[in-house]
Amino acid sequence: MSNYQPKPEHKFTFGLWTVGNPGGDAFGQAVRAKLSPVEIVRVLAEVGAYGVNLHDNDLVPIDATPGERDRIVAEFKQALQETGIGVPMATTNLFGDPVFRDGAFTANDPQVRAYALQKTMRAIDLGVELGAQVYVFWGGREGVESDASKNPLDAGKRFRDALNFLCEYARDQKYDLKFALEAKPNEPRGDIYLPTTGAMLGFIATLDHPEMVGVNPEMAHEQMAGLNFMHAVAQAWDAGKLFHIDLNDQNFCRYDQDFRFGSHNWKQSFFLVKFLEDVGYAGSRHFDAHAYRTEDAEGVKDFARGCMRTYLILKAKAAQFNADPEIQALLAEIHADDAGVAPLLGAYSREKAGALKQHAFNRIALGNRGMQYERLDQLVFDLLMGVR
Ligand code: GCO
Ligand code: MN
Ligand code: MN
Repeated sequence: MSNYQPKPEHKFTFGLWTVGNPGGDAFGQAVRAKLSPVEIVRVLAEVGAYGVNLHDNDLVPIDATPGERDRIVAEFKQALQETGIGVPMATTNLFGDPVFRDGAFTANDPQVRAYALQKTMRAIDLGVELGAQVYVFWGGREGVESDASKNPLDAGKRFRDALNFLCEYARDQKYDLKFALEAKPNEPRGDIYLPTTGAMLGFIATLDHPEMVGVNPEMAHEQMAGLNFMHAVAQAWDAGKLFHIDLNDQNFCRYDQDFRFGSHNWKQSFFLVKFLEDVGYAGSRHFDAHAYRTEDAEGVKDFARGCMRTYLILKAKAAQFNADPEIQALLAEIHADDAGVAPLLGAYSREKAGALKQHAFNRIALGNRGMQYERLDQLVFDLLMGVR
């Protein structure tokens, strides 16, 4: 098979904040030197990535003067040009600065909400200038610790108003840009509004321009909520809303660990990659993760290479699954329509309803049928372990 080398057509991307993460956490300081955005672009080029994504302030400090901004952006563009790395996605940091301690679009203080709109419009301009076609909204501070502080109906209305405003802004500027909403159940807020991808999908339908807005599901975020990530991705895909994806991994129901893709839940990662490849998802495969705190600069490259290598190995395993005669024969048997009832299913017709009501089903025999999923699942395990 292949040697699992990343190529541009795989659309592997990393955020400036991921490979650039210096390893600080809530209990300890940074363990790695901070890399400049230009240095990060060079690391990404070295490991074979396709693109780099960024928050406005990953590149331009929040208090930069217009002159400083222009110089930083020019240097960054130069590095992009030299390396061939693109910027497919951009986003706003609406969580780091103390001004956002009570949220951004949902903050109780209208001045903060207005500032969040200003900051996002400027960040959208920057993203578009760098070539981004997807703009992500992750509302890390859009939540509460105490429900005494905020009414969720007010918060939902404010969030909707902000997104409607920003959709109109992008349209007014004639930007070729889609928005992707990223859900997370908690962290840094005690509870974050719209905590799952499913909740985001419901919310999008209430916007003025739902066609412009989709989702950016993140593996670790659904796992924090104890959910099956691939199912969330499938629902988004079915709704035509899978505009972007954040790949990583973690232990279930823990804090946001942001481990290397495939480092923990191999089987879930396999079925996710199989899903994306089977349906032909054509967007970025963005690794929103960072290296273990134990790693030095070389370890960060091992981390980045590992994310992409694991994806490609799982992609090859998915092809093997689809071509495996024993697995496919078993699946065909499982799905067989021995009694020929398929024509009774699907869209309603009065004739069908009449025929269905008359049909004699052998309920006892159907209930006695073993499904052979134990055998099927063991075949998957054998395949993943390389003994098939
Ligand atoms: C997190 C989030 C972020 C976002 C990023 C882009 O849990 O910290 O996943 O990494 O993806 O802010 O919106
Ligand atoms: Mn995350
Ligand atoms: Mn993310």
